[in-house]
Amino acid sequence: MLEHVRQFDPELADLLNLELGRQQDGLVMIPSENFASPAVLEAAGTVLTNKYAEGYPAKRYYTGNEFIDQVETLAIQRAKQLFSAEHANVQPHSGSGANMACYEALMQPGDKILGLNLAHGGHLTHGSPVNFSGKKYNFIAYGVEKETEALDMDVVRKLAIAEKPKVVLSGHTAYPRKMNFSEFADIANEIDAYAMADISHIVGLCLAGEHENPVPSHDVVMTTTTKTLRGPRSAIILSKIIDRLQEKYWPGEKKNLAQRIDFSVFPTFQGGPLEHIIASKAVAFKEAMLPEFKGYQQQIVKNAKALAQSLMDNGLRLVSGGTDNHLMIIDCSKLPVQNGKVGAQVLEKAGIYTNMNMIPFDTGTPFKPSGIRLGTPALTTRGMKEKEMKQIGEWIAQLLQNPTNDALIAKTKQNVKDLTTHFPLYSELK
Ligand code: DSN
Repeated sequence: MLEHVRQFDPELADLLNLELGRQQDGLVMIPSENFASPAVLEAAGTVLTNKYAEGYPAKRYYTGNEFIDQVETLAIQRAKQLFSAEHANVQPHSGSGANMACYEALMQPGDKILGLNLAHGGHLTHGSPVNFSGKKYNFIAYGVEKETEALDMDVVRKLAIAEKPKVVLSGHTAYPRKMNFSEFADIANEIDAYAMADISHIVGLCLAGEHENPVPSHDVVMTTTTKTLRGPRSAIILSKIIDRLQEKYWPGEKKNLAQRIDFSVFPTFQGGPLEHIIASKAVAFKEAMLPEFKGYQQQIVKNAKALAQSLMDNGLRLVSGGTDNHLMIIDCSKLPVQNGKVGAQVLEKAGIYTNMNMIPFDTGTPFKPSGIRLGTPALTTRGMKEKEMKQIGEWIAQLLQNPTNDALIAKTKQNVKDLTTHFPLYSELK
């Protein structure tokens, strides 16, 4: 690997190797990060990057798409099979772009949509006022209950009935509990709204049956492909073909829901698709069809529960008291680090990578929030199990309780490095 880069651009090759070393020697615990397989990486670095392919298979604006069409069709077929979806668009470059396209296909500017509060686990594109979503659409936020820090679906239902949004959006980036997708779909049906889910974080858990797969019950579902799916940095949209609310919301419109989704992706927001990344997604979908993928997802959840228990046993408070999925959020407000920013920085010094995060009813700010978000997908890919999670939980708790103890930080960094040598990563890339 890197033979040509090394020869032509040693400065860049050195940086790439340093990043490889960082990933190998540290504990990647940001719950939205993972390690793609060598096959996924290889497919992303192919001659497909050379090709312009505006349009869709058999409907392109350039010639020379004989094989590109087959690659994209393969990715579409695999996505549909994997998720039991009627329609799949595999072209979105990213999760934000995919959400943008979904909203465009379902709403007019100013339309009302229900989404999870950012501080309670929602995403920037779920209506943050600084994001296109909050500027272009009328987002009404639902949130967790103060006492449980979990969603109460009766409260969500009441809000939906009172507000009558055109879209009910479920899904999250920082909610440690299960989402009741069928109940979200029921609520949407009850009020004649579209049911949309963003399953970017938990997609693998949904595929493995650890969480409910919302695709059958929802009009539109989108996901990034990077996270628990372990594919390249990208996204896809899955949808029904027929719009059950077409007469009500789109009278006179000729395009069905699937066609509106496709049109929203191209030509509305994107030009040439990244066919090399689409090829890489096809590889990731094939990997997700293997029986061992299910075992991997089950282990992610077991590891998250073991890590959460260890953190709590060592005196830390977790939002909602634990986790049902791959992530958890440590409340740092009463710890010596005082906030998640300082906390995540202390952990980083020891080679443990997490991210600062708002917690429900946070008195901090997005740049100095009270929480640290962390999870187990990447460590589970390395082969770590409950025993390692218990140990890592102890290290994290010690560091957050003794953030200025440089000797402890140095010792933990060495312990982290020693641990990682037992779980080799990308040995073939060195
Ligand atoms: N940035 C991603 C995450 O970390 O959850 C979501 O876009």
